[in-house]
Amino acid sequence: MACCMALSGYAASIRLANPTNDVEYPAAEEFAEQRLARRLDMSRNRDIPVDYNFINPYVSNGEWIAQGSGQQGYFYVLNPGWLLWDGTRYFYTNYFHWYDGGTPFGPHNPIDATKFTHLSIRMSIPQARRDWIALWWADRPREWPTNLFNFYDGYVTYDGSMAPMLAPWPSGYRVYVLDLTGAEWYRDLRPELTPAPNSLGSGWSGNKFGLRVDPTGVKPLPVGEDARVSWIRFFDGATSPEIEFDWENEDIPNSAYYSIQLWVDSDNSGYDGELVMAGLVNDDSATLKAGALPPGDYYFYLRAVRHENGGLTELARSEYSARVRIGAARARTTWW
Ligand SMILES: [Ca+2]
Ligand SMILES: [Ca+2]
Ligand SMILES: [Ca+2]
Repeated sequence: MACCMALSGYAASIRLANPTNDVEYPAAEEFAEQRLARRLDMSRNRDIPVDYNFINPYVSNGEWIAQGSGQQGYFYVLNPGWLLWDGTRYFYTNYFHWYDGGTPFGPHNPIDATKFTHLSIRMSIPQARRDWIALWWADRPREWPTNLFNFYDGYVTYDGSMAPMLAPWPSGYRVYVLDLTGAEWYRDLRPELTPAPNSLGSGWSGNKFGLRVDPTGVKPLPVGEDARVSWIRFFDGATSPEIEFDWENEDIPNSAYYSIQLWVDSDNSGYDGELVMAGLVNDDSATLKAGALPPGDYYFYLRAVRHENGGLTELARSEYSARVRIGAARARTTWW
């Protein structure tokens, strides 16, 4: 029997069981709010202090918009400072450099990685360029960042002979929630679909003086295509409140070919939200750390998907959650 909540046309169904009443969570501790008394919300050009191989990046309506150049582009969230001779060559003979009051300038404001364990970033990339995303960090001022954390920008799916293929996320914005310590990478996730990040070097501990983001791996953005960033957060994963999502489903197997996605929206209509958690084990429950999202009001829904041969098929979609409010009323802003 198909459940009464199934959308027409779906044999399978998924029903959100929690949160179905409005809920409220305190905001988590976040690096820029605490250290700089502001957010890295792309309201100023210098919210991205340095970029490389983008054409004329600019900020508009709370978005940092950077056109590709055909070369591998990357940007710094935290500028490590003017880079030193490494024994072979000088780095950065020309680049954009903005900061005001020393921010976000790593030598003045290093990130305490022991406290701010999680990074969340709302970033837009065209689907055809998605392959993997790399983060690099520097352990000293003016150091070329060589410590790597990179991960696939999509699901790993399998073809008929079980050969892995990447199914990249759709074009547009995606909210990435990353445990930079790697310790909780698999919490609620299927390891087959979302392999652990490849990490090299120092690991996320101590003070970090620079942090670089490569939004694409080996497929640079061409001229005419943009990468966009809307906000970046470094939050305290240990003390962040957790939002629990519970669901019930019919005819959706719990196996490596199936998983649940959590989408977040600014209202409860249109099913035009953004992916925030993907590859969830279909065991009827998952949690999202509230610190992953800026203070504000949110609505969530679930999608059940089957993945195979490099593509995804939606099997079922839940109704919207009740309102999830993060942060005190006076601290709320629009989340985008
Ligand atoms: Ca913004
Ligand atoms: Ca909507
Ligand atoms: Ca679970």
